[in-house]
Amino acid sequence: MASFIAPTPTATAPQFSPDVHKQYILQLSSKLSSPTSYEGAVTSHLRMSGVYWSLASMHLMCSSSDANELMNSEDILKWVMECWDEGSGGFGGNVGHDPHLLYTLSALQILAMFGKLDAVDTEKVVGYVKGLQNEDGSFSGDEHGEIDTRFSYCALSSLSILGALDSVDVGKAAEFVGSCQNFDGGFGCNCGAESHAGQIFTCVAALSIAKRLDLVDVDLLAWWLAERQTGGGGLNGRPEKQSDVCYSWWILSSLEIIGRRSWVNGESLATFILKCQDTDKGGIADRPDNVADVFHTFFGISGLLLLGHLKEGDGYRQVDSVYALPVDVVKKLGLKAQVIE
Ligand code: GRG
Ligand code: ZN
Repeated sequence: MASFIAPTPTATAPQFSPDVHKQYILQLSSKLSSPTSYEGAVTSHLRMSGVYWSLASMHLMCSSSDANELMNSEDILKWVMECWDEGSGGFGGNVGHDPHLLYTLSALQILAMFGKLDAVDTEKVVGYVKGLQNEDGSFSGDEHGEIDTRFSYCALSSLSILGALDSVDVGKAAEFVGSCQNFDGGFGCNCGAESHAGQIFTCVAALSIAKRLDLVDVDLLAWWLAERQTGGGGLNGRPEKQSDVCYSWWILSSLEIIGRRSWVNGESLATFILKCQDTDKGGIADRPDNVADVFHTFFGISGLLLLGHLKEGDGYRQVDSVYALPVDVVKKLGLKAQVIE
């Protein structure tokens, strides 16, 4: 009797295509700098983060010098500094835009990849971040006061990149984040808010920078994260939702930090990510057959690196699960976040 062997997902997944993804990033960067492009218009408010996702994607697929040359680092550096608001000390998402912690972190990550952190007035940027800490240890995103656990991460990551973590009350910052762990093990955008994988990354990584992972119920959290894997191998961000490539990052990096990366099936996740590539035009989408974008391109590449599917010996650079930067950049800055082995 003939035996039936179910096809493994790996059999139908395309190979990773670095060259076409590099072309995609370069073409996108030139479209974004055109004043009349559709892509430029709809993303102008978050351009700083877009530049970070593009540059980081290129860095992870190249040597640092090749990436900086391909991406016109001098032009980008000049533009980043034009987005700095001297009055407040923070960076905006684009030239003339109001400063925000989200874009301040993206700007510092870009400068870190260029090895140009000395271009900033450290005291002023630190003063901006420090001024956003609230009495209970939480952080507002900007002067308008919205509080979110994302901003705790942005603040602690920014300060540690600048070597100035002790300029805020790190103990209180960590206590605040730690107190946001929910009964199901996850974290939300504020204390008591619904658990969401994106927010979990920000909380776990913030506690890792603060070296307070002892505040996390690790096994409860790892169960919640592991349960995000769906039948197709991808991960979703909350129960009952569809898989999406970006959760490969938000979830895998969180699991990596708490020493539970093996709690998801790496092979089927890698297959899902590979299927989300646009092998003709380049880039990675949120799910198979959708349109690629640079956000999911960065998180897809990072996911494949965390899974060990893309390897250092093959010309790729490792990604740091806390700082979302190439590991060598993090090492050069002397940053040592806490991880559970
Ligand atoms: C340096 C990596 C890095 C991050 C900076 C901005 C930030 C800090 C973190 C964002 C964390 C976050 C909340 C990510 C989630 C993004 C996302 C996919 C939101 C969509 O949420 P839903 O609920 O989508 O609309 P679902 O997938 O549930 O349908
Ligand atoms: Zn997504």
